[in-house]
Amino acid sequence: MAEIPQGFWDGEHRMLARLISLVEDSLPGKEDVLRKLHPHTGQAYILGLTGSPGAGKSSLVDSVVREIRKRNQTVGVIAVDPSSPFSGGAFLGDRIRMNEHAMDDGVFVRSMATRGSLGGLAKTTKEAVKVMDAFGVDWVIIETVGVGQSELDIMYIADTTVVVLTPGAGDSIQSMKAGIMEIADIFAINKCDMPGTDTLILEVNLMLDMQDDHIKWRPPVKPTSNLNKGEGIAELLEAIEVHRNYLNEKGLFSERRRERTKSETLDIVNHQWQELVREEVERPGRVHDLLEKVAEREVDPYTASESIINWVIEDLKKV
Ligand SMILES: Nc1nc2c(ncn2[C@@H]2O[C@H](COP(=O)(O)OP(=O)(O)O)[C@@H](O)[C@H]2O)c(=O)[nH]1
Ligand SMILES: [Mg+2]
Repeated sequence: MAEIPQGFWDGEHRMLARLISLVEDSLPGKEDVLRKLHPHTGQAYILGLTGSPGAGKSSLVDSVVREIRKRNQTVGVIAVDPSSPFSGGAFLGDRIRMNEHAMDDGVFVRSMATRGSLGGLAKTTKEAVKVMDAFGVDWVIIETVGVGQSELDIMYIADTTVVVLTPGAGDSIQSMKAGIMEIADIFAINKCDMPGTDTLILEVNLMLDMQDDHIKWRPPVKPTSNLNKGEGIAELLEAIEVHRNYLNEKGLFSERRRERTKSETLDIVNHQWQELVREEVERPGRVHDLLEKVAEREVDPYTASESIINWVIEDLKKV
């Protein structure tokens, strides 16, 4: 792809979808596209939502999207949750709402498939965020299940991370993964229409009290419900804005983004280097032969590794 299609800059969802697919499937020209998009990124506010499967994340995203649209801002949603498609809960009329968003030019929803994500889910998700950011949305919302390390890694790109908990359902603080509690900037106690909400709010606050001396930002705990017209949704968005202002005032917003760009660059180096080595390893030839010798214990792995690195560097100089 020599140029970014004009349709992308004109706001055509079809073009946005096409570029995300290109990134997701690691098609040729992907790096070039990301390079061209980069100068246009950095404007969108990135909101992460994580929690157990069934906590109501997709429903909550849906509610938050509606609230954002009321403010005439645009939003891109990336759902990284293969187990639960966006807007799964039919009884809430989610399908109807999905259609409502589908007709809306200001909302773009994308589910990330796990297939074809060569460089890992976290990497492709970050790249998809960039594409949406360059597209010009005001918000990018990432929904992910907080189960594994890679899902938690995704959250490191969020400016504000909302951890979604639900009353009952065994979602007690003790049973939560340690990592997921620590990344929370805000707690949403979702399904607050259910019994046990007050207890859970107390529990979370108690936990926060114990950490209070070494955290600067105390995550607010906000009850939300997606039933009927929703409850606490405007308050949740308000809490997000307060956190956003906090980051700005403390200079943390730009600091985090600077750090992120730096580590992103190193990630790209790492990835490209791995690709180079992988190509060399997969090609029949000297690396293959050398590895055979290592297997026969004729050469030690350390000496072999040095040779391989030198060969790749030599190859690089030739191009
Ligand atoms: N009672 C109640 N149920 C909800 C609420 N939000 C979502 N649900 C239901 O919880 C289930 C899981 O919702 P979903 O949004 O798919 O959760 P996810 O797996 O975290 O994305 C569905 O049956 C929803 O209808 C809520 O606020 N109150
Ligand atoms: Mg979901």
